[in-house]
This record gives sequence, C-alpha cells and structure tokens, in this order.
Amino acid sequence: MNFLIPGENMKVKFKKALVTGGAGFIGSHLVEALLAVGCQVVVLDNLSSGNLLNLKPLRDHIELYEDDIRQLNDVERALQGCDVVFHLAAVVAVQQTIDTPLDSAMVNDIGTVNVLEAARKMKVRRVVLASSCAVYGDDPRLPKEESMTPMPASPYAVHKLSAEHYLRVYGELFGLETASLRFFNVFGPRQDPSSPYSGVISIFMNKAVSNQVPVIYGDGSQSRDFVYVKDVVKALLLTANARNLKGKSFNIGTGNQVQINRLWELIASIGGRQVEPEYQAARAGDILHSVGNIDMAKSLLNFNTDFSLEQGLELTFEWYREQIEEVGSGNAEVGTGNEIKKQTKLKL
Ligand code: UD2
Repeated sequence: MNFLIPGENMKVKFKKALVTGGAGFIGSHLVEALLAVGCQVVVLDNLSSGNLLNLKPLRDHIELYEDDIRQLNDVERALQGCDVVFHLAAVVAVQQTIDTPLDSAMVNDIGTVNVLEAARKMKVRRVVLASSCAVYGDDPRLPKEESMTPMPASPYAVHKLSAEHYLRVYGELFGLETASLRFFNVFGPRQDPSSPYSGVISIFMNKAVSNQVPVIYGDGSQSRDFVYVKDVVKALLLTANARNLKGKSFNIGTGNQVQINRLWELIASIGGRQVEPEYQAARAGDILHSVGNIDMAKSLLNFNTDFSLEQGLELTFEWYREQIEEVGSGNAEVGTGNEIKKQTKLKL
C-alpha cells in the first residue's frame, strides 16, 4: 500500500513502536509514517476522542488495543517488545480539563506515570511525549523559548508540564531516554472541527468547504504559529532517533506568526470564494500572539519544516473537500453545520 512519508525518507533506529492515542488526529499520521519507514506499530487508544476511521486503511498493518492508559496492565500488554513509545494519548480539550479536572488528571497525569512505569519495567529504550506550547501560558514575551519559565494557565497545561518533568525524572532515575515536544498550533487532514474549541483551521476549513461564514473572535489581528501535521510527525521521528535527549523539551512549530484574518483570506482563496467573516467579541482568556523559537529543535534534532503554510492549507482543504463530497453524495445534511462530524458518524 502507499503510505505517506513525512519529509525525506528516514532511517529509524527502532523496530517496534507503541503510539498511545494512535487513533487520534496526530497519532494516526504518526502511525502512517512509522509504517512507511518499516516499523512495527502498536496502537493503544480508548477511542474517547480518537476514531478508528483515522486508521481505516492501516488497520491490517498494526496491532491495535482499544484500551486505556489509566490501566497499568493495559499499557504493559501493549508495550510488549516495543523499543520506543510515542505518548500522545491525553484529554486534549483545554475546556474539558477545566470542567472535569479530576477525570482529566487521571488520564493526563496518572496515565503518563503508567506509561513511564510500564516503559521502565518492560525495558523500553525511549519515551517521546506530545506536550504543548500551552505550558508557556499568558507570558507575553515572543517568541517562546524553551529557557522561559513556564506559567501554565489551565489544568491541561499543568498536566503537560508535569508530564515533561516526569519524563526527565524517569530519565535521571532509571536511565530511560526521554524528550518532550511542545507542539504549537498543529493542523491538517483528520482534525475534528466539531467543537467550538476545535483548532481554528479545522473550523475554517469546514466553513469553507460547506459555503458557510466563519466567525473571527476579536479583530482577527491575533496570531499563531501554525504547523502542518506531517512536519510534527517528522519531529516525532527525529526525536525518537536522536541521541542525548536527557529529558529535554523542544518547541515544534514553524517560527512564523500568522494573523487569523490572513488565515481566513488564504483558506477562502484556496476555496475560490472570498467570504467576509463575521466578527464577534474576543474569547475570554484568548492570548493575543503565540510563536515558537525552534532553534533548539533545528540544532539538536535537525528539524526543519517541509511544508509551507500555503502547501499545508491546500492539502488540508483537499481532504475536507473530499469529506464533504462524500457526504454530499446522497446526504441531505450537507450545509447544516458540523458537516465533517456528521460524515464521521455516517461512516461509522
Ligand atoms: C491552542 C489550543 C488550546 C491551548 C492553547 C494554548 C488548539 C485547538 N487549541 O489554542 O488547546 O493548548 O493553544 O496556547 O490547538 N478563532 C476564531 N474563530 C474560530 C476559532 C478560533 O477566530 O472559529 C481564533 C481564536 O479566538 C484564537 C485563534 O483563532 O485567537 C486560534 O484559536 P485555536 O483555538 O485554534 O488555538 P489557540 O492557540 O487559541
């Protein structure tokens, strides 16, 4: 089969990898890439936010456990024979961690300790964590650098920062090789647009392919560092290959700031339709600007991005358009909102 390979062909130094959260948006792209580079892949996902549809073409090529990182036994079973773990499983919706802090902590905190504990027992060589730029909180200094003191502003950000520390400490105490990647705003095919707190690009794509008007919160001058999912996957693979990680945390983004107004202009022009967005009051707690300094990932991981924003947006638009076309063929719900989610449900 024809797997999509992120970046150039890469020789990986590991044979069998566990991806926790492998049925999710980023996880499924990582699984695809791992198979493409010839790795055996195990997926552990309780499908709370992941979706088996994301793994549909890969299903026969992976070992899949519909299990839970909150259960140490589940993690140990999935880890048999693996030499690397990519730990992506988490409650990723910030609002959910605010609404249900205890339940979220069970997944994001205890789940992470379970992964590390199982890795230590099973003599796994390396653990790579999906962390987040959220650890920087509201610190207005730009660009964000790894040397800044993190100031988490949500339970989610606290979980991620705590997980980073756990990884480092497990390295120091038990010799596990660990590293954390602080993802900036990741986008690409398969990102779920169905919640108001979904990534802005997934929401804008959904609007663009279904001829709806997007909402911009605030005046649209706020900016983010948008990184294409395949570049993020490349960073994950490079990290699993790198030496001397010593529990370090790396920013993974592009180093470029893009304003939300500009983002919609680009998406609308890819769709061939200039639509004026509707402006609404800025979201409470919305940070104005975010961009990462990625020099450390460049020098220590040899990371650089392969996809420009425009290329990433075009590929992403194409995927959303295909989804809507599939729904459109004989389905009356097109155009009534949440189209991609409905499509997902329909296919299930
Ligand atoms: C991202 C994460 C969030 C948290 C935060 C930490 C995502 C989806 N969210 O929030 O979980 O980690 O970073 O810094 O990755 N916007 C609109 N219209 C819309 C949707 C969004 O104007 O329909 C704006 C929104 O107000 C914000 C910007 O677009 O100014 C980006 O929003 P986002 O939710 O994609 O990402 P962010 O950085 O706020």
